[in-house]
Amino acid sequence: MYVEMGCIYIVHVVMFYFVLLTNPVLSATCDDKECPGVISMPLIDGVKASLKADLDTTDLNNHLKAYIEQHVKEGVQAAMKDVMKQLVDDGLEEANAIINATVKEHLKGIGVTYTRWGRKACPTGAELVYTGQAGGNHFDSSGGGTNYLCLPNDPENGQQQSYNNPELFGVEYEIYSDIKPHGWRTMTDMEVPCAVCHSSGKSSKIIIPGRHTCYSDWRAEYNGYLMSSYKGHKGRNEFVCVDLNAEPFDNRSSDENGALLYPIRTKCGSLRCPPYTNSADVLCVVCTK
Ligand SMILES: [Ca+2]
Ligand SMILES: [Ca+2]
Repeated sequence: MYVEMGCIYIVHVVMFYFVLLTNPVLSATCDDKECPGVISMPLIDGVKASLKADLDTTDLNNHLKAYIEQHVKEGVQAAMKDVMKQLVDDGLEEANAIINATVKEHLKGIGVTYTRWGRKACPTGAELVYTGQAGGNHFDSSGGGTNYLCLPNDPENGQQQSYNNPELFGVEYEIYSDIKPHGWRTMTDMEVPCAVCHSSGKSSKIIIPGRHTCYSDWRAEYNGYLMSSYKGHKGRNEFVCVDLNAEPFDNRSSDENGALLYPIRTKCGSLRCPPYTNSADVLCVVCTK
C-alpha cells in the first residue's frame, strides 16, 4: 500500500516538472510592473521551451545612473569651460581694444619737440608749434649766449630800455660759394628761418652728427648739414643741424652779419679717419621714436 502510494507521488512530481519545462507560459512570482528593477528574460529558446529567470537590475541601474551622472557632469564642466573661455577671450579682446584706444588717445598728448633749422615748416607728420627767424649772439662777441634761438615771427615785445647789451641778432647764412656744402644753394648773407616742431606719440629725440640716416627703430624727422660759428670768431656757438633743403627767411641778402652760420668740416687726427674722412662735410639727422 505505502509502496504504491510512494510510486504515485514520484510520478506526480515528475509530471509536474515535465509540465514546468514544457509549458510556454510560466507563472512568475512577480512581473515587471510589480517589481521595479527586476526584468524577466528567456533562458532556453533553442528547445522551444520557455524558461524565464528574474534578474534584479537594481545594482545595474545604480551603476548606469552613476555612469550617466558622471558623464553628464563632465560634459557640463567641459561646456562651461568653453563658455567661460569664450567669455574671458571676449572680455580680454574688448579690454585690449579699450586700452589701445585709451593709450592712442593719451599718446596724442605726448611727444617730443625739436627745432628744424633753415626751414619754415615742419616735416610731414610733425605739428608746427611756431615758425620764426634764427637768432643768436654777435659773432665777434666773447660774451652772451652760445645757443642759437628760434625767435617767433609774432613776438610779444618787452619795454625798450637804455641799458646797453644788444646781443640778440638775426642769423645769416655766412656761406659763400667756395665753402658751401655739396648740393647747397647759394644764400650768402640771407637770414635763416626756423620751425619748432612737435612730433606726437614719440618719447625720445636724438640728433646724430656724422650720419644722414637713423638707426633701426628710429624715424628721421629731417637731415642736413652740421653748422655752427666760424673757428676764428670770438663768439662760440652750439652745433645745429641745418636742413639739407634750407631756404632763406626772406628775399633780403644784405650783409648785416650778427650771428652767423658756417658749415663744419672734419679734421683727422684726434678724430679717427677712417671711419671719418678729412675735410668733409658733416652730415646730420634728427631722429625720433
Ligand atoms: Ca643779411
Ligand atoms: Ca654776412
